[in-house]
Amino acid sequence: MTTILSIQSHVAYGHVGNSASVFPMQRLGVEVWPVHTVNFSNHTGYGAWRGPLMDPADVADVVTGIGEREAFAEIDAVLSGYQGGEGIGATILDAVAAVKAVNPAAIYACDPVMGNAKSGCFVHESIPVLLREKVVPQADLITPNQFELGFLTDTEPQTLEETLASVDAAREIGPSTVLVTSVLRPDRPEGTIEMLACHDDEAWIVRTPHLPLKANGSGDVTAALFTSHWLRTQSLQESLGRTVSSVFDLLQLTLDSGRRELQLVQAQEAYAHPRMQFEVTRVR
Ligand code: PXL
Repeated sequence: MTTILSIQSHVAYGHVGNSASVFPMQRLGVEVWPVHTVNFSNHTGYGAWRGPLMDPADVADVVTGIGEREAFAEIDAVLSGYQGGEGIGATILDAVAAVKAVNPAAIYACDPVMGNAKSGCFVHESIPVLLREKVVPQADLITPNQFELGFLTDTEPQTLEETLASVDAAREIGPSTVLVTSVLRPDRPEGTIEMLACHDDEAWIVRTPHLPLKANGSGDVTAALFTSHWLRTQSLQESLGRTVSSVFDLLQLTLDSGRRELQLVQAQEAYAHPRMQFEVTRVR
């Protein structure tokens, strides 16, 4: 059974972090062990929220307890997302090291959440540097958007060639697998957006309509689905096609609902049986 230790935010209302990624992974049949880094009422996009940030020592304690069940050997991947502070970053790296010490085949899948091209950087200013210097070097798989890929590699990728070159620069830092989301190259057909998946020297791209929607948590779902499919198939083409199909249908359903939060449960068929409506093309 594919098993993922997912160290992310929990929100009671709505869907970001673990509250966005756990259910889609479970719906695929993945065994998920969620460890929560915050316990908030709702995501921070509302500008107001309640509930605590977890103390990094408490997060570490929960991970230690899982180790005491002698369960690290079962973990195929540690998955992390938004990192609220430097303490949580160090705790996540400690968890990765502890799991890999028991199971060297386990991978660390890191979504280096910093911001996006439209909003700029929306995490604390210490986080991008921490991610670039300390976290990403330990990662096997990263899922930056095109903007985050630029920061990680000190580049400003625009074209496909530039984006592939930035992926190569990212791979030199550590991770062998890179999923680039929200690729907005200047020569794209109007109203489209792309996703690019790379492993070693292989790369695949897929294009979808760009829906007029900014849904918090969609990146978290994307990282979770891609990591799950990649662990199971080791096929970039299949992992990318399945992920994009599911996320597009989730966003379309959310848009059609007129609601602000991802329609995460309503879209469950899209995870279990993706329509594979988009063509995935090899670019390298
Ligand atoms: O989607 C990333 C995320 C994670 N955790 C919290 C958030 C968000 C995005 O809004 O608010 C608490």
